[in-house]
Amino acid sequence: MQLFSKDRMWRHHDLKPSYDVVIVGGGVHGLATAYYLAKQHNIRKVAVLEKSYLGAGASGRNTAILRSNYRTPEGIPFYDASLKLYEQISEELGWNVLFSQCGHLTLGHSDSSVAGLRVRSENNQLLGVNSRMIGFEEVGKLVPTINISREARYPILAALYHPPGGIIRHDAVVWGYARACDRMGVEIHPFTEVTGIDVENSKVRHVVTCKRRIATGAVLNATAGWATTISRMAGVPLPIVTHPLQACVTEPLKPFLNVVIVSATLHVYLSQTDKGELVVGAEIDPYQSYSMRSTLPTLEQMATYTLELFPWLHGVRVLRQWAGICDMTPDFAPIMGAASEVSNFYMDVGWGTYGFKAGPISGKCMAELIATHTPPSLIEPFSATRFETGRLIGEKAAAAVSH
Ligand code: PYC
Repeated sequence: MQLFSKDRMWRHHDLKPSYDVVIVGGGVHGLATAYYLAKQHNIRKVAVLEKSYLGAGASGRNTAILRSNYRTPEGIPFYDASLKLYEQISEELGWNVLFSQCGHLTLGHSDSSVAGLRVRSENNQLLGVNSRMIGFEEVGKLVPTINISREARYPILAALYHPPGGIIRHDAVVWGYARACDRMGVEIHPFTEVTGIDVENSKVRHVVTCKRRIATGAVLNATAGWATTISRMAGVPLPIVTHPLQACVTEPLKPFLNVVIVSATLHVYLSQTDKGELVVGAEIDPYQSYSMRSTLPTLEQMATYTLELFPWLHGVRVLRQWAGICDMTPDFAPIMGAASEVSNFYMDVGWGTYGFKAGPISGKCMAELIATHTPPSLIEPFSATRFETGRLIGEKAAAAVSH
């Protein structure tokens, strides 16, 4: 496996006047789609456009948690397929993405949250996903430094244990896909902002960028945070609202946490990186915004709840805090499919806080859809038409944190 290379990560190209497929968004979703278009469908005249550096959006701003213990019969097999691709991705891309399958624990601190976790556990097991309920004593064995006292303000009652979950190096996934795309002739265009989309007779004809206008046979909106902005350019309305989500990272500590911890009651989730830093995430900010500034109240909230679980961490220094932006749909499940209004405009959007986990499988499925014009069965239920038919996919209670 090639771990280090003196070669360029990917080549620079001038934008050409036309491409078979233009992908808007240079994060894991856009790059994975380009990868599978080239690899599985031999469609290589593809440009991936990113308005900033690759992975500058949600792909580089998430807390790098992978898991497949979702709630619905649509979501569970989909995320499970993604996790299975992640298990092989280092080998597939020839690039070490440092996937640590250290396990994932969702804590229940109330009877109602335990009941919700139990439903997930049953649904997961029925669909072949390794996920089971454990008592607080077993939580204490898995994480000897966690506070399992019965006197705690929010005592841990039980947890959903999902051994295949874990953490990954998110930038490495982006870089791995970009390098693999580049090797197959896909063009990667960072710092290339899309400013317009020309539609004629219900088809996209051109994508307008800050550099030039490009003719194209198909466009994929694979953006997070700007999904509505890009879709609006093509005249496609989306039922999405956008909220920031903040996270922080502490100074490196000796290894003490070898499992991802999530508490929806405390609105916090944490993991320890290979370097020893504690990565802590919050719930989404309660107001809609495109701001990526972090705030003191959220830092206080993350610190307060982390200390409920690990009181001995008091005094640990926070090195960095940041925000990403999340596109939330009404049922907290993504939108994948072709737009009904514009036949060659495809969408892979509305991921809320789940997007990074889904990158490989949504790339694979979106590439198949674009190449064959037929949605693979795994993504069929996620089409935007569900908001007209009412066949919603209630994935809200599968979140690491409340929304
Ligand atoms: O759903 O696992 C999750 C998650 C982690 C951070 C935000 N959402």
